[in-house]
Amino acid sequence: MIVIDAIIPALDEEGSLPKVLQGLAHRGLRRVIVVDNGSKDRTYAAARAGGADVVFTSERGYGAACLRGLERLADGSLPPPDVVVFLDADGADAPEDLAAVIFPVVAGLADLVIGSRVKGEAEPGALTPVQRFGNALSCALLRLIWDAEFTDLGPFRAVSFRALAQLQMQDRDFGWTVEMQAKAARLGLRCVEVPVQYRRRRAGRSKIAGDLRGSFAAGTKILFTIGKEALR
Ligand SMILES: Nc1nc2c(ncn2[C@@H]2O[C@H](COP(=O)(O)OP(=O)(O)OP(=O)(O)O)[C@@H](O)[C@H]2O)c(=O)[nH]1
Ligand SMILES: [Mg+2]
Repeated sequence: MIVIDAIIPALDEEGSLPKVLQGLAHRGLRRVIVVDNGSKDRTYAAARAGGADVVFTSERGYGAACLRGLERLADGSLPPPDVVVFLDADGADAPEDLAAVIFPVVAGLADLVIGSRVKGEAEPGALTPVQRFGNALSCALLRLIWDAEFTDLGPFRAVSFRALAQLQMQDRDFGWTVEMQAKAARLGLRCVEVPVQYRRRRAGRSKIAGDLRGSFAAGTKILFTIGKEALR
């Protein structure tokens, strides 16, 4: 049996988390870990009510939350999984796409699967023009430097536990997604993309893309992260 755990970073997502967790139920996940990143709302209660395993970190940042989730996988509370899935708590990723995202890793055909919102269907307004441009630019650089064939830096992704150990993830905020892809490409891991749907967040406040300052900070960090990997 292949064991699959999910990690969901969540910051003030009480409004959308119940639906996300409901959507993931009965899809073969052993454990859903919600990482509460210092929420001021009832994210904790929503996560527990949805059957998730909840852990905390007071350090803000998407990457910090994901790293906290990885710590949970390694703390011996359960044996490590074979595959780890990441997705957002805001309802933008579609739980119905889970099977497609994990399939290549489960089948042993890939080490890393990115759910591409560019190849799939993004609801109008779900991806901002700045985000589309940033994704395209980043993917062009990944292609140029490592000949990697990505079209997106989407949050919905699956990676084998073995590959995760090799990746030695470090980024604590916006560089997380691109760090994973750049390192996977640099290490020659088998990477594939599958089309996924992407919706506008269902509730709550945007923390990155919907905010110009957030977008700028994210874009800068993403380019910096690619540069750092390229120099290694
Ligand atoms: N930005 C940010 N997101 C976090 C943090 N901790 C957890 N998250 C979660 O990471 C996911 C992505 O954040 P979003 O605010 O949706 O960012 P985005 O998808 O670029 O932008 P919108 O969907 O337009 O809001 C959500 O599930 C957040 O709740 C954090 O410290 N910062
Ligand atoms: Mg979002």
